Amino acid sequence: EVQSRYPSVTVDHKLPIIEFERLNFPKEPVLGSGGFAAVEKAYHLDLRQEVAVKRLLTRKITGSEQDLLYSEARKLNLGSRSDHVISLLGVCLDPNFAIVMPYMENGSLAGLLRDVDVPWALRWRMAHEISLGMTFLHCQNPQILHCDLKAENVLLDGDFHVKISDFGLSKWKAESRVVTGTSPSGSTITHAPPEYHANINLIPTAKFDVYSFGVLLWEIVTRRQPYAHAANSALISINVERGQRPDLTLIPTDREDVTSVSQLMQTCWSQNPDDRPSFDDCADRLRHVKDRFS
Ligand code: ACK
Repeated sequence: EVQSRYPSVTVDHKLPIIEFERLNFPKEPVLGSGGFAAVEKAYHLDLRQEVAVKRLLTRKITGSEQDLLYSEARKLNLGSRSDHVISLLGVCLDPNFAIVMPYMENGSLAGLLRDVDVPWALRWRMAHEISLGMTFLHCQNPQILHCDLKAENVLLDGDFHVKISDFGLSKWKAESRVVTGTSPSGSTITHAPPEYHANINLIPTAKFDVYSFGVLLWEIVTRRQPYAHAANSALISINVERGQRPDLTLIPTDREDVTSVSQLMQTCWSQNPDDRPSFDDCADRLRHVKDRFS
């Protein structure tokens, strides 16, 4: 076993190791940062391809932050088997732990929706691909829950095909039962389901992600931020628990495909988790919409 410089992480050989020195960083490499990690663009001298490198922001990190990143890497390692989950190229151990993944030319779906009036046919294709990627994650044994599914965490390759990313909060189902403090804290408030607002220590299930997918479909259809006019996050939390949802009046009513997706999003964000469909069901519905309206 390879031991990293930080004692809390023991890296097993199943994760490919990348020498940090083989990465060439451009002058302004930062793509973005969030939480405790930053994402930088780099060029991998051996693979001869552009990559995105996610590493911890500060030198003074806690063991649990390092563990989260490591845990993310192990889940990403599985992603290589799905067309719609970002894959892991490898991890760096030195000077600190970093995740190396393929660079996605078209950035995040959030950025695309913000900047471009995306054709409906492409929106349905992307929604369908997200449901396929999520089906893959939920079918793993042990099951992988994302717990922070939203447009920002959906990346797009050069041909606008979807890769689900940002597993920082994701968890294996078994893991969430044994580790304390693994309620999906840090999940995005606008995308978290009512049962979570009622009890932040809730152990997430697959229906957590399905609820978030409902809000994500709303983002895809409206190209807006949910609850943009809410005074603060506490109010969003209380209202969602009481049954409030993103504004349906912002959804166009003159298109059959939009109406069909609007019905799907509303079942995804049902108050009762048992009334929410599986991602497999979502994929079926969206395949139908995509094929009929492309
Ligand atoms: O919307 P963006 O340009 O796409 O800004 C965010 C930022 O980093 C923080 O997550 C971008 N990003 C993350 N992973 C990748 C990747 N593999 N390829 C390209 N951009 C990425 C994301």
